[in-house]
Order: sequence, then C-alpha cells, then structure tokens
Amino acid sequence: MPDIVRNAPLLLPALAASVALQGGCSRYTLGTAPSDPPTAQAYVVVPPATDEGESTLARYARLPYGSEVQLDGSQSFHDVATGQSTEGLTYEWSILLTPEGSGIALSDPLVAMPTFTPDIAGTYEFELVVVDEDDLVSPPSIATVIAAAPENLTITMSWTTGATDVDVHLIRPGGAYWSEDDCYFGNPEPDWGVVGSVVDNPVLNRDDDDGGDVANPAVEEVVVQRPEDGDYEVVVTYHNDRGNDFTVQPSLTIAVGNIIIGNAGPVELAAEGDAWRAVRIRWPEMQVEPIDEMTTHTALGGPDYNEGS
Ligand SMILES: [Ca+2]
Ligand SMILES: [Ca+2]
Ligand SMILES: [Ca+2]
Repeated sequence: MPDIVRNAPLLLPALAASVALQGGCSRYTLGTAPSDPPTAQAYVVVPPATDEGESTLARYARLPYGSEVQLDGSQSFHDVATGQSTEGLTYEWSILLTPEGSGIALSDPLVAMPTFTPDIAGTYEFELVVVDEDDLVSPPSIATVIAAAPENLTITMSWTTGATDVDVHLIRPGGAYWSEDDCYFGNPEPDWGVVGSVVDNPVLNRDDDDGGDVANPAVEEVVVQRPEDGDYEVVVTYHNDRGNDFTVQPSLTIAVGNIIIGNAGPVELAAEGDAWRAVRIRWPEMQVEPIDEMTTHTALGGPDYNEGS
C-alpha cells in the first residue's frame, strides 16, 4: 500500500462530523467515542512503464486516451475497534468533469474499482464517497485522469540499394510537395501547427543520401511529436541514381509511438525523378490509407534539382 494512503487523514471534515454527532445521538454507549465517518481514497491505477514494472496508484495520472483506465477506491477505510477496515463499506463514484464532447460512463459507479475509457483527449475528474454500515458518509476524494493524445507519429522509409539517394517527404495537411509544407531533406525542421511551438513540428530525424544494402538498409525517418489534425501525405522520390542505372525498392512503416499503424511497399522506382505517392495519414484518427500512385518529381511540381549528375 502506498504511504500516501496513510498520510491523508482528512482531519478537519472528520472532526467536524464527530462534533456534530455528539449532540443527540443515542446510538453510542456512554463512554464510547462516536464513530468517525469513513475515509474515501480515490486513485487512478497507473500501468507499469515496462513489462517487469508494477502498477502504481496516483491521484493524477496522464494516460493515453482510447484505452481502458482503472479507478481504485479499494484503499478507502473506516476505523473499527481492531484498526482500519473496508468491511461494510459501500462505494459511490460520480463523474465531476469530462472534456466537452466526451460520452464516457463508468463501468459501475457502485463498486470499489470501476473502469472507463477516455474517448477524447482532456481532463476527467471522478469523485468517490464511501458509506459505512452506520450510514456515515465520508468526505469526497477526487481522482483525475489527464487523457493525452497519442504522440510521436513516425514515418520510416528504407531501401537496400547502394550508391543511390531516395527521399521521404511528409506533406502537411493541405500542403504542396517541395514547399514549406513538405518535410524532407531540404526542409528538415519546418514550423507547422502553432507557430513558435515545436511539439507540433515534424523533424527529419534520419537522412540518407548514399543508399545501403540488405544487411544495413538506408533509412530516412520523420517524427512529429503531436501532429496537428488533418490528412498528411507521404511521398517517396528517387532523388539521385549517382550515375548508376539502379532500380530502387523503397518501403514505408508508419508508427505511433511503438505501435505500427501501417506499412506500404516495397515498390519499384526505376529512374531518378520517379516518385511514389504512397499513403495518406489521417490524424487524429491514426488511419493510414493507401494512395499508391506512381508519378514523378516533375509532375508533382518539383524543380530540376540534379540535372547533369
Ligand atoms: Ca535521401
Ligand atoms: Ca509549430
Ligand atoms: Ca547510407
């Protein structure tokens, strides 16, 4: 049991209730102190960060939305002759606050450990009171869940041909290829979303201009920590064949955090300037839709960038 449980005696409400009871209450035998009301303890169960870790209890917890959250009132107690006990307690949870537009419900508001699933990002507040067998009601205890939007949209493009340069492009919702709205080697850290805020900017995290092989594929990677809403497009361009006539076979993996939400390819790009409009990424739905259209750098509006190479 966490130490915080025993360090939260809620003295003032308990004293006030004791004083109020001493007047005309004849339930208690002379010489016996009247019962204090029980103590409610509302917590959020925070899952372990790793498989080996253990869950912890918190008053406030920041958790991703979309997965089930366990509330825990089982540390609530009342004082009995032998110490603290949960026996005879009943639990009453209520929802104090949800983000606008949320439609959540508790699995059962009258059990010690109900669950709910945050359906949109924002703050959820729950109040717990417990009632003992003498119908004494505890002061309320509040648990808060900050449901966080998923983070770290990661687009990874790889290919295995040496002495070639292939590029990944992540194009902002509504944006154009090879512009400020395209994150690629020529624009690796643009300011998208809220101007001045970096958390919604894409970053070209890995770049490669000389290819690789099967054992060590060439990899390019774009990461956006908290993407702005909208439909992103991923384009892959065969930028430079370094004077060789090699065909390249790029493929894509789209992930959110550690969870892969989509794959595409490999496809064949035969000549430099060939481009693959690969996928559309819908955010915040986290849906990857294939476009799979073969085109060219020039047809997409790109400039003549490597003539004569
Ligand atoms: Ca490249
Ligand atoms: Ca920004
Ligand atoms: Ca390389």
